[in-house]
Amino acid sequence: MSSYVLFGLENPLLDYYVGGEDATLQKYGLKSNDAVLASEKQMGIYKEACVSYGAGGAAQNSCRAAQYVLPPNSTVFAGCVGDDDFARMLRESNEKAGLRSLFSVDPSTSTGVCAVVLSNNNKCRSLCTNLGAANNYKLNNLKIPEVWSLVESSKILYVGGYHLTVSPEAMLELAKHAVEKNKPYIMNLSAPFLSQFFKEQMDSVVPYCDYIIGNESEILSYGEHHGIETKDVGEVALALASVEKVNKKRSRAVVITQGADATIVVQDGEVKTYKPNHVPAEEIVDTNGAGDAFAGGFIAALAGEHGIDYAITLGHWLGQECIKVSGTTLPLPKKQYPLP
Ligand code: 26A
Repeated sequence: MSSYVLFGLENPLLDYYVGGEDATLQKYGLKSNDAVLASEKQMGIYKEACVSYGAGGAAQNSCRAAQYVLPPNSTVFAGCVGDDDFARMLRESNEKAGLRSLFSVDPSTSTGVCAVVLSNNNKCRSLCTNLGAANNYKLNNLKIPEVWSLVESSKILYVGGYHLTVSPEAMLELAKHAVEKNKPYIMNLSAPFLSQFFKEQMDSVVPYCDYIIGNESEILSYGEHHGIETKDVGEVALALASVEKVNKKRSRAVVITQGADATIVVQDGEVKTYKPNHVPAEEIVDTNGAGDAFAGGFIAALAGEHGIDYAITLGHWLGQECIKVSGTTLPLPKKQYPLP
């Protein structure tokens, strides 16, 4: 039976880049740096001319990034797609990256799409998602023997917070397995709207998390919607890290990236900062997926049983490689990455 290092779960999406920068943001009422579920009024964005497209889906991006630095056949990713060309493209790009796609197929719905609008010299990215088939992932899809056996044989479980809008039940089932087998369970905060509109679902999963990864706006949204009266990223991260844990055998780390500014890590009541290397503005092509690539590198390092310091180094490196190219997929042939 195959066994994997990393099992990821979330929404397999195709990223659909739309031009027009500020004019497009204004037309669809989007903020320059945000991630939202498309409202009825925003559906027109998928009919705008496409500048380019490629594989997306936050946790799927992270799994491809983790595979970039892990031995062959280390990663597998589950989610729901339609029976269409977009799904075929996602399968193909995962295959090229060495990530196994474990897709449930809902032939009655199209594969999910995320409209991406870049602005501010590519430093900002606005994401507007129509989940499509990804929204139809159910606990049953996770529990079928072909899928669950891979959960059981994987070392690390990674869930995108975005899945809180789809199947918190599936996230909790994975979480309970992680506790039972004392495997690391990692969640990404994914987007500010989740702590606001999916607070109850978020609060049901957090107690199971050994690692929580996010960015500054996501952790501040968590604080704002949990009555934490401070705008200090480290303080909110400390509060999140101290939420009671189900698995008492592991302490919780909260890892917060801040773009070009220092990444903050909170563990065992301690706050540490890690400054990423400087990337010159002219080398930044597309910041979409940078946080996902960071998460992929961070998780891959944990899989190698390296400490947090190296996990951050590898995460920063992959995040930086990601912003130097268009799209969220790291180009081949692989570059030499920092070694421990
Ligand atoms: C539920 N939502 C809104 C989403 C997403 C998402 N992935 C899963 N669920 N909205 C945007 N993304 C993905 O985030 C990546 C950048 O971090 C985009 O597809 C993009 O590749």
